[in-house]
Formats: sequence, structure tokens, C-alpha cells
Amino acid sequence: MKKLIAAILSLSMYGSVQAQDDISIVLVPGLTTDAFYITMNKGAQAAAEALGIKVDFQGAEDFNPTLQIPVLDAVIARQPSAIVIAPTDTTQLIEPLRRATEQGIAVVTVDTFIDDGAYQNGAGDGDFPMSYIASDNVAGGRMAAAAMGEALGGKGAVYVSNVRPGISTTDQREEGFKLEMQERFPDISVLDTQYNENDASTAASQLQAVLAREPNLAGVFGANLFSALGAANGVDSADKLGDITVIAFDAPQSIVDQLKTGLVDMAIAQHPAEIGYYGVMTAYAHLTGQSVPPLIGTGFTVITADNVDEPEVARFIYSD
Ligand code: T6T
Repeated sequence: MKKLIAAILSLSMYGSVQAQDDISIVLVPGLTTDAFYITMNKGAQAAAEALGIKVDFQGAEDFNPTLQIPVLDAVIARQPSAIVIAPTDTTQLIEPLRRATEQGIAVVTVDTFIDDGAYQNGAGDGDFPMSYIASDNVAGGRMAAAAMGEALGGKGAVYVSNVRPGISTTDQREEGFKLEMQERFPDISVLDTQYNENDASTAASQLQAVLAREPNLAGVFGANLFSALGAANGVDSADKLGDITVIAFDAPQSIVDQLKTGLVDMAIAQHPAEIGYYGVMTAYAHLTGQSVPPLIGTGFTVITADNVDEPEVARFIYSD
């Protein structure tokens, strides 16, 4: 009798406690072909294996809300227990994700957030996801500016190569970069940000166009994988290796190759496998009646040509 009462009480307290066999989770990345999300999925699958559950990986081929929303709608139609998603826009994904919540599907966001990223606090339109698991992107942007400022001896002109406004991660990296520059390197001029729509070729052409206007260009911060890869390729095509410092966010093998040739000076590796692992673990914890933290911060590893071969560093190079 006591057990029955306890079971009824726990169900009414936690609402959606699920039996292990019924749990299904879908991971929706920003895009499927990016080494960052491929590595995130490895972490998610490691968690799935540890828990004995199935986690599907379903996403679009470009980092774009217009493509991601139909994928999300198709995932919602399958009625999984939870969706672990990297939303590609802070506002455009709020309503589609609310539809999931209204149908009893738990939402956890990984890497990027919706609204202001402060969840479960009763404030704002998009506070309904259970948790946000990600790098501290403002801190990452500050790390990039600190390295750039020191490499340039506090002088020169630089710019941020970025994707498009409205993406929480890359917006916050740019914000952190500019704050650090203002506070610590006021003599460095930060030129207008160049937006590349997540296309490395566009980022490469933009490097050359900025250089044509600003022949003394001294540095570029590539705020994500494709921005950094493209900016470094642009430096290569302009024959400016050694003259322009490139600080890269993200660490796929292509960026590691550029570190080795000297085209990239430093790469800030996120820990996407950790993000995927804790994304699934958090969804599972919630589905099985545990309370979960609204924010889980994951780490960074700074990679340079000097440390890239050390096993403790090399393990954070993304998988393709
Ligand atoms: O930098 C990552 C991710 O953190 C960001 O939200 C989007 O771009 C990447 O996937 C790299 O391409």
C-alpha cells in the first residue's frame, strides 16, 4: 500500500515519468555534415549506449531555420519522449519548439539556445526547455581576443568573420571578442563584421575584399568552423601567411592542418562530444523523474601548433 501511494505521489509530482523501454530521444543538430555536430552525436550515442536507449540523429544539410523547422516538425510527428536540439535561430525556433512541449515532448537545447537562454525561470517566451548544455561562448570570444591582442602587441586592425546575426553561439562569441578588445586592447581597431552564411568560400572572398580596403589588416577571428576555415584560406590565397593572425573557433582536422602550416595561429576547440553526452543524459534524467539543472557549461581546449600532437589535446580534435 505504502509503495502504491509513493508511486502515485511520484507520478503526480513529476508528471511525465517514463519507463525505460518507452524512452526515445532525437538529437537535431544545426546541420548534419558539420564535424562539430558529428562529434556531438558520438557523445550522444555513448550516452545512449550507457543508458540502453536509442537516440536518433536527424537534421538538415545547412545551418538554417528554414530547413531546420520542417525537420523538427517531422521529428515532432514521430512523438519521441524528448528532443535534444541545437536551434539555428534564437527567435524563429521558439514557436516550433513550443509545439513539441505542448505535445508533452521534453525539449533540451544543446550548443545554441532560444530566446535569452535562461530556462525554467518563468520569464520570457522561450523559457520552456528543460536545460541548455553548451560552451560558454562569451568567454570563448574573450579568449580569442586575448590571444589576438597579445599576438598583435595591442595594435592593428582586425575583424570578426561570422555566420549571420540571430545565432546565440556566434553572436555571443563576437560579443565576448569585442568586450575583451575594448577593455584590454583599446588601440586595436575592430572593423565591421563580415557575415558569410556559414560558407567558407564566402568567408575567403571576404578576407580578400577587406584586405583590399585595409591593406594593414593584422588579424581575423573566425567565429565558427566555416568562418575560420574560409578566413585562413583567404589569407593563403592573398599570400599573407605570417602577416595576418587567424584565431579560429572550432577544431576539425582541416583547421588542425592549417595550424600546422601556420595559416591558423590558435584554435579554440569546444567539447562537442561532452555536449552531446550530457544533452542525452539530461533528457533521460528529466524523463525518469529527476530534477535537472537549467544550464550545464562544458569546456574548451586551446590548440596550437606546439601542443597539437599531445594526446590530451589531440583527443579534442573533432571527428569527420
Ligand atoms: O561552432 C559550431 C557551433 O558551436 C555553432 O553553433 C555553429 O557552428 C559550429 O557548428 C561550427 O560549424
